[in-house]
Amino acid sequence: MIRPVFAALLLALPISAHAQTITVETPWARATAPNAKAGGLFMTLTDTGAPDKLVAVASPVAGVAEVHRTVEQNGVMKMLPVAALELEPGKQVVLAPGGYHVMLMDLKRQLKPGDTFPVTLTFANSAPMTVTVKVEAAGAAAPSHDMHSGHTMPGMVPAAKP
Ligand SMILES: [Cu+2]
Repeated sequence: MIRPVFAALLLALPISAHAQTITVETPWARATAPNAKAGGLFMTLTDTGAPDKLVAVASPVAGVAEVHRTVEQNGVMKMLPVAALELEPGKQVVLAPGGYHVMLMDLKRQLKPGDTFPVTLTFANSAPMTVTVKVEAAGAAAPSHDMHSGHTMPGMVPAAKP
């Protein structure tokens, strides 16, 4: 027999179907030229729960946002759309120049260094999340606030910022 207090506890259990188990680190985008229609968006995704997939990306700054991967085919670098980016428990998926990235297309405005804008990530299982993206210089190869420039050892000269 289940006593009333236990029944109440069972009812109070959270619904776990759409728990947030993905973390997003250092979302950043490259600055774009004034009339550019496309830009690159980068971040690091970590899955702390069950296997999942990034299935859609959207931002008010772009008409279309797609996950791409950069591959070399016959000596030519090409970008191919990725319909669902696989996320494995405990593993990081790094979106970075030259590899996986989110392609922002049909840009609504120029992305200028220092700007921020929201981007919404939709997953197959985990709850959708909106993160704030920081715009870095056009030639940036990595976010300027990453671990390499964010921490300096005593006596080290900090790297010059662009
Ligand atoms: Cu691309």
